[in-house]
Amino acid sequence: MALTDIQKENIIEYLLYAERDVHEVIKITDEYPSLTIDEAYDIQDGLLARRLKENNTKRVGIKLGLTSEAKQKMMGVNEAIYGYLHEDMLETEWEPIQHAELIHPKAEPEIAFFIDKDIEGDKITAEDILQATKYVAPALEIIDSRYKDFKFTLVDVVADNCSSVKFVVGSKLSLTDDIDLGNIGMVMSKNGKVEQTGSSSAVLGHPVKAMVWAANMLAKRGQGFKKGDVVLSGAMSEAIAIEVGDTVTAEFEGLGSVSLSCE
Ligand code: OOG
Ligand code: MG
Repeated sequence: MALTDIQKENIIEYLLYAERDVHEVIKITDEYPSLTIDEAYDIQDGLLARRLKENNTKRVGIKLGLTSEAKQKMMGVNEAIYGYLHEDMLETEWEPIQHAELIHPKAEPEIAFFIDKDIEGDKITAEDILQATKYVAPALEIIDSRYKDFKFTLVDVVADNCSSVKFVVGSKLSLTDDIDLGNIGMVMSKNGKVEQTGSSSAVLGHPVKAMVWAANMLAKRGQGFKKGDVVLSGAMSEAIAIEVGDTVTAEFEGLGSVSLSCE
């Protein structure tokens, strides 16, 4: 049965306060098992509109999620998803992330695309994405599902803005012409010990392919990449849990590296 507007509003409040009050909540499909993917994106839209206002922040980009087989397997789903990045999610390499502000954060390695041209419409090609990309850069996303034990279904995670909470972009910017984007090796370490290795080919076969997928998905809801957006193209490996005192570094062949620490 379709959700009423009041039910959607209740879910929005529920997820908004889970983030604000830093506490995990029972996934929403336990109460609304027939929630559809469209309704989940409606909730995401409503949640983000509220979040922008309450945190007095602004949209700075988009994140793709579950673009790799490793992540789909880890989460037990078989579809990619997208969510939005806000300015107050942007962290720097030199300021530690505050663990107390997060529920159960995990870090994952991604390639960031800097978009300098609006991309809209449902016939977007790899060529369009490459032409609109000013630079690519190494990035770490911190995800922090609001759901208990980081467990959810596809529609739960979409409603929760795809677990978005923080992200850090490394300082080395590269032109796409200079890089074989489909074949970048990656090593992610925690406190000097290798935790994950991967390749950009894990991201739907090629991160640009993931970007094309997302642009066409966004178009279905009348949205798209905008000039000035930073887009996280999806994790290249499984995410790793971060605790107080940890330093995580991801090194990408040819792209440089990016680190974050947590206190
Ligand atoms: C959902 C977000 C996934 C990615 O890069 O695959 C994601 C989650 O795993 O909690 O950001
Ligand atoms: Mg991610």
